[in-house]
Amino acid sequence: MVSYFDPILNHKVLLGGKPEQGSVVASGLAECAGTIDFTVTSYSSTGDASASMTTSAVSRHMAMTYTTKAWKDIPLSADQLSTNAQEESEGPIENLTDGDLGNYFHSDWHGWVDVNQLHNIIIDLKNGVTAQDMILGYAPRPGKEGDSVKDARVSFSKDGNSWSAPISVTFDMPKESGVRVNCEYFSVPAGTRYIRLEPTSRYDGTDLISLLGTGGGDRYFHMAELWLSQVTEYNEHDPEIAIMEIIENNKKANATK
Ligand SMILES: [Ca+2]
Repeated sequence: MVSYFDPILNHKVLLGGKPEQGSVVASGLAECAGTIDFTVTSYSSTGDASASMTTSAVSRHMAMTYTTKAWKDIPLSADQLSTNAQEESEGPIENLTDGDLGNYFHSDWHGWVDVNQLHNIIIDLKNGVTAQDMILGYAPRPGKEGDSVKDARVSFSKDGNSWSAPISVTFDMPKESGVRVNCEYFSVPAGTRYIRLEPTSRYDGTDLISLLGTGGGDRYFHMAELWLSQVTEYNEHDPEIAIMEIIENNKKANATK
């Protein structure tokens, strides 16, 4: 058994553990909490406690988080976009960059595309770019916000043939037509010319990866406009600062008891 006083929770914590695990983890601590004293007591199989010993440690600093503050759109034209899954009856890909929020791109819903491929959009930047952070954004198809794209894979290529391992992004939830929603920013490797976007889920709960191997066009997605932007400013957030406030408030509250 390991026990310690958690200055963030402001109470004593007991950590049990199964003998076969050999270790226990004290989680949810922060570097700003300072040195934490841990009391360790071992028990026999009949429940008899040993004499306790103490040890101390300081938590690692909680990782800094960043949110984007500003971005600059990279001009896109229709000849820079391609897809492996154009729906033949509606929604041509040119609609993604025409500035009209009332029309849209629609990927194949007839089920004519290779059943083992996610539907995609590939952006050709025409030249290799320097390493930088970018975000993708889209406007939902009018009246169809509910089955708009939620999660996607993004991968990078210098030649359009060999692709990086994909990263996963999640787009903000569309609330109304015509309003841009973004994913998190991502790092684009130096030399990238092609960026491939592959939606993997929709806000109606459809997991598009689970539909691979099936036909019928259920793996479709749609968007009214698509934007690619370069991230220019960031907001840093240090979670330790918020934790420090909690600890100070706990100390004040304890002093008045
Ligand atoms: Ca459009």
